[in-house]
Amino acid sequence: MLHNIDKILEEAGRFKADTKEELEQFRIHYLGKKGILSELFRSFKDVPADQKREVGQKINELKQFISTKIEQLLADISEDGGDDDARDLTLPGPPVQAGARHPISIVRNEIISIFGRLGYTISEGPEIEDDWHVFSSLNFPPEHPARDMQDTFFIEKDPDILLRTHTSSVQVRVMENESLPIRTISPGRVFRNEAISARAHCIFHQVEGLYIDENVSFADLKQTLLYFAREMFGKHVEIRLRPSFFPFTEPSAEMDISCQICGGKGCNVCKYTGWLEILGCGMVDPNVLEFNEIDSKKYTGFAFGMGVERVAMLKYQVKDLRLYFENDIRFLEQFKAAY
Ligand code: 2NL
Repeated sequence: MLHNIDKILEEAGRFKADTKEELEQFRIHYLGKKGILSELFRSFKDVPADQKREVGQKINELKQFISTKIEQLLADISEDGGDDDARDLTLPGPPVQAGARHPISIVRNEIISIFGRLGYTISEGPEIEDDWHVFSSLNFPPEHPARDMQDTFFIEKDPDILLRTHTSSVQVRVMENESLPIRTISPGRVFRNEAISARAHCIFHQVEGLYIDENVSFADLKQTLLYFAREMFGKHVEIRLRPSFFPFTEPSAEMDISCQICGGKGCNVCKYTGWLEILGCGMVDPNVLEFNEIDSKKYTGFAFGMGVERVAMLKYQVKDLRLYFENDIRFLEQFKAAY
């Protein structure tokens, strides 16, 4: 209903009249006995009680706007036959509906900006990939479950053409094409063959990071991620790393941030642990370096990957992933102030 009224308001705002007849038609259309306003007042009784106040106010604003507009147009047309001096140029213009950036874009841009300040370049690559760039060069063994039809969307078999399941494939292309040292992040859409639920979607957004140079250490990784967490969530955020496993890093870890809702004391958002998981990371496995023709005796590197939906969930307390894809204006409007 509210959205509908906004639309009517916008439409009426655009109306222009050259003659009194046109203006009369306009008046009847909106304010006449069978006009749009009467129709709105009639359907007002069906508005749920908790919305009556807001909707009622909006309808009255609309009526006021149209009456003023008619008076103004009438003044323009009559008497002095459209003398410019008779127009009140101080009247407010017709309302425009301002859009807002999507929360995924806001958070993606913020991540890019934080790593940009650390000297990371942005790299992009194809969403449709081959087995080498998504799995083999990243040290996935031949029988790894991620290579299964259940987890990956295949487009062709033998040779395998598939939708990338992570943006590491972009970083493999950076290793192929660019010279060392490498310090890059790769934001992009990724695809996994999963049933859609509040916590999983078959399309989501990732930002991965890769840093390869001489003497890159796990301490560098930790400090980089601490900087990221504090820039993203505030300067009091703590991080912790838990041992984990990925085929492409060794050692591997998952990073948690201290829960921003309860300050680490424990609440239902962090399931009373005080911590929230945010990303995966590790030291690039020497096999991955060698597969990509980088001398693993001379060079080391770290890498990390995070889901943008997940970071945005933690930042804005979004409880259901599906909201990001439904384009419901009531959800999207809440991010108007965020950027
Ligand atoms: C996660 C974990 C990760 C990487 C991504 C990476 C890329 C290259 C080499 C080695 Cl080219 N590693 N990426 C490393 C560790 C974790 O992502 O949970 N992502 C949502």
